[in-house]
Amino acid sequence: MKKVMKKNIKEGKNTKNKSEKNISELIKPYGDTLNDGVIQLSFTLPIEYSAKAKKAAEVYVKKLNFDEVQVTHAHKIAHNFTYFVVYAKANATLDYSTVQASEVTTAEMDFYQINDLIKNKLNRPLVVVGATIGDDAHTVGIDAIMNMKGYNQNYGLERYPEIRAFNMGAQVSIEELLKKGIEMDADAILVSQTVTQKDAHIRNFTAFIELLEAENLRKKFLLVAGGPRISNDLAIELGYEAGFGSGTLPSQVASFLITKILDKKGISFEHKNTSNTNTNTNNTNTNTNTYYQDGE
Ligand code: B12
Repeated sequence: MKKVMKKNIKEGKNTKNKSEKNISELIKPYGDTLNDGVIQLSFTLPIEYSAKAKKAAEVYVKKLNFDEVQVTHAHKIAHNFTYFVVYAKANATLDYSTVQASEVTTAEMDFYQINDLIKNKLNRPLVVVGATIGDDAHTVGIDAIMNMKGYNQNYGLERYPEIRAFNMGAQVSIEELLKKGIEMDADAILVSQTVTQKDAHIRNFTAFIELLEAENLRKKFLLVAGGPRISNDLAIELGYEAGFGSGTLPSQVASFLITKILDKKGISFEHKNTSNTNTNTNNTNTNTNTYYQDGE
């Protein structure tokens, strides 16, 4: 069978066959035709823009074992620095069936369902504190999740009447964050990291876990990590309960928080899963309860 699949890949045929799923699923990048292996690369070389610089970019990509290299864009970005966009063909194939990754699996609810669940099952506001820790100055990610206006037409946690959300902003020390979490008797602490240079995010995330452990408070809070290069796997490995990456919507985070908190308290509940997609559910009140419509 593998031989046939390899042949199909060579010929550019789609090897995906439902009956063969989970056996072996060989994939290659798609550019113009299926399985052609075409990849777009972008990078900067520390050389002045010139014909020689473009050639250097081509030679370099060939050295990376790509074929049919085309430098499609070259642009001077500073004295002695040139930025390139290159198309090239990759030869490697990947058996997709061997790839493993975890993601947050709690069912996604909309704004109304989440508020109703907190109100009717938790019977008190859900308290959330969040910050970008360490030297990291990037606030946009944590703001997208916590601030009133939210992200991608999806309200932020501050907008939820049943959530008490406190966003501390960026460059917050782990000591300050913990202090605030204790002061507010938070159910959950949200930690954001954008800068990953020299693994700064790993060090900062880990330092917070170590602080909580030293204070014997590791189990007190539901800990959630997030940022553009954060995966659920990485967050769990570092001691957080979940990790959210690029494109996360506040309602996905709020769904996770209330589901986990009710689970931990042993409170059972049922809800209709309205959406697992990134569509805006905020303005679609499928709920007959008009309680939250005021001020929208
Ligand atoms: C805007 C920006 C800045 C602004 C930040 C302004 C601000 N108030 O935040 C300024 C100009 C200050 C800045 C500074 C720097 N930046 Co900057 N910046 C960016 C930029 C262009 C956009 C980031 C952004 O706002 N994204 C939009 C938000 C909505 O997306 P997001 O962060 O991914 O957030 C989403 C998810 O990740 C998730 N999420 C995020 N956090 C959390 C937390 C939780 C709990 C949850 C659940 C979810 C979650 O939800 C969000 C919504 O979906 C990126 C490049 C890029 N295009 O991404 C570079 C970038 C992040 N910056 C970069 C760098 C290097 C820097 C500097 C170090 C540059 C320098 N040498 O000075 C400094 C950092 C200084 C410091 N001390 O931190 C690099 C990071 C590289 C790396 N791997 O570390 C990037 C990738 C640029 C690059 N290509 O080099 N930057």
